Amino acid sequence: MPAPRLSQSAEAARAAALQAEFNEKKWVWVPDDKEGYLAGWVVKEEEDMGEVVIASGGEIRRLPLYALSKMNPPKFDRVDDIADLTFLNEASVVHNLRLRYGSGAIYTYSGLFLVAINPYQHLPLYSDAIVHQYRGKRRDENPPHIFAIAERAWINMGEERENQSILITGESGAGKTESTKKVIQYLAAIATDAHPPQSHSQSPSLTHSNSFNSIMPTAGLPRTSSFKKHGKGMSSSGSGFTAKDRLGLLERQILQANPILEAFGNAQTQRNNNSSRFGKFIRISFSPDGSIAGANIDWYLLEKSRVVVRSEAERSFHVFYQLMEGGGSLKDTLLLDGGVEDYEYLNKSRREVDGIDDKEEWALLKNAFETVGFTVAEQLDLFRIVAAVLHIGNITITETRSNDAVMPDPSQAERVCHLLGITVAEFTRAVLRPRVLAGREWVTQARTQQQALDELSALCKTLYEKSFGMLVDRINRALDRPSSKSTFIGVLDIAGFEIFDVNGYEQLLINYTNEKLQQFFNYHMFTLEQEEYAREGIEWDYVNFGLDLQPTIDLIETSGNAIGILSLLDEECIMPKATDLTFTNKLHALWASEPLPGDEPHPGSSKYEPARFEQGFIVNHYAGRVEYRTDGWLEKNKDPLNDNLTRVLSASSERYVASLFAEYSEAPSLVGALTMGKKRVTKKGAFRTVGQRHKEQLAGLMAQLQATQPHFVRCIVPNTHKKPGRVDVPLVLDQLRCNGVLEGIRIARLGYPNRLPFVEFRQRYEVLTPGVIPRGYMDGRKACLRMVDALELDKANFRIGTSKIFFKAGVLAELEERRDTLLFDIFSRLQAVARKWT
Ligand code: AD9
Ligand code: MG
Repeated sequence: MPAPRLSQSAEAARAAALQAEFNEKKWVWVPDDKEGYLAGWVVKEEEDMGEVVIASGGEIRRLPLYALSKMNPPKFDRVDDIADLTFLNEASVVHNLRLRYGSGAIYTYSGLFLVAINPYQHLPLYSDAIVHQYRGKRRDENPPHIFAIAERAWINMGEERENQSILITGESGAGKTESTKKVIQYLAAIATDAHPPQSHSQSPSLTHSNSFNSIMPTAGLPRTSSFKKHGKGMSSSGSGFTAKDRLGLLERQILQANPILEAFGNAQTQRNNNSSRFGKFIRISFSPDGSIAGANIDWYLLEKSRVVVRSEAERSFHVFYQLMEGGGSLKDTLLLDGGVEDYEYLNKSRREVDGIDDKEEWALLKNAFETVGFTVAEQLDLFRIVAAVLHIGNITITETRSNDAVMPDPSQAERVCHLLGITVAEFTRAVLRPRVLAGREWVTQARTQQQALDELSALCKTLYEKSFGMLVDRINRALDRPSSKSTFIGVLDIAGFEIFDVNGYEQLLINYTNEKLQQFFNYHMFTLEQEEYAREGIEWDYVNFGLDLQPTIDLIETSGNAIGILSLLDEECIMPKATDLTFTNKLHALWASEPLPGDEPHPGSSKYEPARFEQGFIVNHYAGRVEYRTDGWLEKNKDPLNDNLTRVLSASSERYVASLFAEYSEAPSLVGALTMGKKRVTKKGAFRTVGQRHKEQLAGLMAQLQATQPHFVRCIVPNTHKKPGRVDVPLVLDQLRCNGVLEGIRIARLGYPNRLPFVEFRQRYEVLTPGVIPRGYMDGRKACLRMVDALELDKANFRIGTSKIFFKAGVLAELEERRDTLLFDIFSRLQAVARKWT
């Protein structure tokens, strides 16, 4: 729909006047380094150049015409859906977002996306009353909202019995995790309303009478009515209870899993005081009766190095500070007799964060553990690892004159070994003098100070990551009640595209993930458009943009005979004498060299360039060119621990510790894992490289997503000051480019992005074609055909389907302009007549 309906004639006149004023000039958006875009109007056009007056200040600028973007007529201001704009250019997109954000509308649709701009303030948008407002409503019945997305997913799941997914991405601090929480809040609330907790826990047999389908609105019926019936007596208004009070145990457990995950997986960073340092996919399953049946969490890419190092302005994971501040007597058990300042892994960087009370958070964490059902012993195991990491960080290692590492004071190692249930002798030997295979013989190899220190920090990272994995498994055991009859809504909260000044292996993995997710989006959008065009029977020469990103993905993964970046890295990890440099050079040789005569170059080659000045390479991602530096990649990709240490740990007398390393008790070494037999074997339990593991996890995620109906949310950071009210336009534009919103618009423009049902088209534009349609009934399609004929529209700019007329971007603006000029004309004449009479 092109614009809000103009109901009152006065309103119509006002809008027409605005429009007429707008029509007097040739308005455009002028690119500006600082502001992003400035409004202006063209006063002169010569060949390819234009002269523009900048609206604010009157400055005149000369620019090439292609740099100018057409401005949408004023009635398009603040449209709920960017896709309804008739000029779909970047400037108009940000202009609309900025206008809306300024008036507190942080949510805007952009076709299939919901765009959410972080408000950085508490907005009254998430109360029970608002939950109620979105219950059972279609997207266009309410302002854009994250609840509307959750509602849509819920409705689709009920009506079509199909799993749903909500994909939330954005850069750090954009609001992904907050959005995820809002989705879960909404789902927990409506599932509870659909199915009050008492029958949930006490008499499950009662639930049979209340089948899912009976509570879900039937297609075609007004949705509100059926929800009202079931919401009766339970709506927040007047009941005095909040939604939280009414939730059943399982719902509360699902909500309480989050503070636990955040304590262990989130940290204060420069961009976000509560930054998630891992990605997650949470599935909430629903029984056929509409109640929540369980939940399950998958996690991706925990930034484990944070336990050892981080920038000075940042902290380690929250749990370290919470334990230190709130641990009380538990600290004695864990032999932690100091404060944050006494531990090397904590005292080198920031210790406190404004607005975070670690002691209070500790109480919340303990409470959450209790709700989810962790026993005291289970909690102790988790904190045991946290404490062990701190103790390991305090181990001193020095060197003899012959450069052999030594541990001068064993007391610190004793604490570590006490907590980890291993002997000091075995531990120190594994760190200082491990036995390694030299040719066919096992020999003892003395380590240097640096090597031993590296081993210790690798140990901390591994311990922490493995314990995090166990923690999630344990939460899943509490929440997961697999049932063949249930369907799920999955919420993906994962870091968006990253382009930093220096990009490493972590960025490649994240960007590769986003490349896949964007391809998934493109494919989905393509399929939907395709279906709509087919339904409407319109001809369309389509390009399959669902495959646009494949060359980049091949370049990173691998495809057929081509060796991708990740697979080459795996190979180099087992090559003797391979280094980051040999890896980089091989990559160049594979992807940047001229193909042999007669050979077709792989399409991925066009996405690859060697880096100009650094050791590294450039990938042309859909979101932009990213230069990756390859220092340390081989190490980062390998298992960092030597197998002496892992074997000692796998034999720990502490069952929890032993279980963390169970896969190593008999595991082949890395070389073995990669080269066993002819094909590379990645036996379950056997070691895999970081890249392999991520590729597998991602493939698993994609397979799940492909079996769902997806919904897309894109979160945006408005400014770098974490402050409300300010929109830094270039920053927002960068994100729109990276998060696929602009890519989505580009694709929309290949087709016919604006569409109107015949009736609406006729109602709105018949004024422009007086006398063309005879009075009385006329078939909508025929009427449309006559009208476009009379309007002399170019056939390339529209298509007529069976119930709708489709337009290329920009056509509706022109029609609007013609209509408004006409209306304004009529209005002025009427006014003149009226004046004469008074
Ligand atoms: V990161 O990749 O995990 O570093 P996220 O998850 O995208 O990042 P997060 O959801 O943690 O960002 O939001 C950052 C902060 O912005 C929150 O701690 C809130 O203070 C603030 N925020 C985000 N969304 C909202 C909101 N809808 N209402 C109010 C919000 N504040
Ligand atoms: Mg987050």
